[in-house]
Amino acid sequence: MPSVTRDQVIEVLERIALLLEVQGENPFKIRAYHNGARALEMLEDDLGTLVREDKLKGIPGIGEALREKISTLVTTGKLPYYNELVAKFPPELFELFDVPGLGPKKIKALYEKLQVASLADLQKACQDNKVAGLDGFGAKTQEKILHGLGMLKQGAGRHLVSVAAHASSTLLDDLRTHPETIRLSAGGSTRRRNETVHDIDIIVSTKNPAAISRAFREHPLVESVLAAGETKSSVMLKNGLQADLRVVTDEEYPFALMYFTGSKEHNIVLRGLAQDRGWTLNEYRLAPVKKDAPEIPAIHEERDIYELFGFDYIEPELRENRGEFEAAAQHKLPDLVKLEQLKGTFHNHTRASDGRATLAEMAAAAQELGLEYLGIADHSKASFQANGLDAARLEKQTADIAALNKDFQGFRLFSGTECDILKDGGLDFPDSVLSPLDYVVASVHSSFTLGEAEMTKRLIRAMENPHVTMLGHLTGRILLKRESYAVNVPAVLDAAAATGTFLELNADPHRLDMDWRWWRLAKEKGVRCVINPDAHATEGLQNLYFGIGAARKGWLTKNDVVNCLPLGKIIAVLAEKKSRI
Ligand code: DGT
Ligand code: CA
Ligand code: ZN
Repeated sequence: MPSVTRDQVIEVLERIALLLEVQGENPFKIRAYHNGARALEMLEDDLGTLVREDKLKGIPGIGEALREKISTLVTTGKLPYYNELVAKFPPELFELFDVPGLGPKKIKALYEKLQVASLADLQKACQDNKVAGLDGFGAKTQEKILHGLGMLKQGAGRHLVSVAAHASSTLLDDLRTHPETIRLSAGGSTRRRNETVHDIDIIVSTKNPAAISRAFREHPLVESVLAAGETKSSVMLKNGLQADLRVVTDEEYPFALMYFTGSKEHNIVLRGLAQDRGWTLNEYRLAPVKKDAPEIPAIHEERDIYELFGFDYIEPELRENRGEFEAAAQHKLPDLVKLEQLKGTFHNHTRASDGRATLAEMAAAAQELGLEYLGIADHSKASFQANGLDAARLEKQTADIAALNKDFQGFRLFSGTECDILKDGGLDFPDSVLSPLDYVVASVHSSFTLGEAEMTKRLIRAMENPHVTMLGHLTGRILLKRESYAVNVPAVLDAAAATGTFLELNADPHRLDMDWRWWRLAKEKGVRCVINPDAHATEGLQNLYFGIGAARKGWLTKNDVVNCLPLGKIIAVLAEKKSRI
């Protein structure tokens, strides 16, 4: 049987729905494909097996016509219906779906009325001011589309850190076991734990560069070799990412590691300091250039280089030239939070809303990770597209959680909600529904286009509710896809501090929201952070790793992150804000 994955089938169904919409088909037919895709997302069993055993029947959301198409696709690897549909449109049309803020309805209008069928067409139509004149568009929409196009270009060639992290760690693990490897590490933006990366950088020290380079270029993850030099190889990986390998001697290693870790801005400062002393610092060595330059002691590790300049060791995450040198000189660098220090986490979904696992499965996965508590925060009713819970279903879930808790030892499920913040800053549930819960995450999932002042007021009003324990994904951004909505972050931070509301660091690698660049300010203002995976399945709990990366980039320590508190202390802290009433 051809290996068509569930995700690929979902992608085809979604694409069919989009094209049908562009074609102006009837909404029921379109919805059938969306629903089918959603039903497959929720599926627990292996899709190939279900098809082989003819067990797709009876799955809600998948009617007979769709069942046939899924079977054809899974068994033959092809779907003629899809191919015929795709052939009706120019191939570049799909690019338009990647433009932030552009949906199928708008694409249909642009395609039919202005013959816009590619990104280039769209750019031109906007610049010629034609888009503004279309029914239902206007100057504001045209500007937004241009902005979206700019964002798309900026993000071109960049990937989520999650994509890079997996490939990078596999490459590192395999090269580590090579007998000719002496030392190795990731470098670049992956090592600095940035939220998006352009390419993967790997540095290896060895006495046998040819052997290491060959092993790298012949790695199973490699799709094609872009360059094969003596000390540098570049490859394109099967996941679409480029990876660069630098091979150096072990004497050169600390210099190469530091140089290729960057950031460029960080390197420039160090190089300047070396120059001031009459030395030159590059990717291979530190050497005197002036006759009377001070002598250079032996350097074995990166740490020795920092020490030589009077600095404490600067963790890679902090190397962005955002104050790390001043702090390192004054021995004031923070002791950055570590993954093992997290004791629990709060923002997680189950099958009750748009998650895929049950309460018991989520609890088991959390315990396996060594967590002492797990908060369940399914969507509230206003998020109907995510099957949000109403008060009755939430009450039933709270009872189910209480029942499960009777059997746990040294572990506890907390009962919460991810309650929608309505347009005016009110909450989707009245206080009487929120009050019995262990905690409340309040998030915006609608009306993204409010102006900055109104959006800020909306968020602050929500935080003023004593039942709101924490604010979810502050800016709503989806990395490389959807920009943050307009919000005055410092004003929100002030309100969070004043009301005692925690601020979420949403650890989903698509979000990483609030952005790491704001956390130092948040900490100065006394805002407490909570790192949440926003898990929609048991694997989603792994997102905590990415959240920790962002928290470290934000200079946070274990004392700044509420969910580093053990079970014995967290309960009182969750109740603090409410107890002020
Ligand atoms: P990326 O790949 O765009 O996500 O970000 P990086 O930081 O990984 O950048 P990359 O891969 O171009 O280069 C890796 C490191 O090499 C970079 O962080 C610093 C260093 N580097 C590269 N080019 C220069 C340069 O022109 N000057 C200096 N000082 N350092 C450089
Ligand atoms: Ca890089
Ligand atoms: Zn949410």
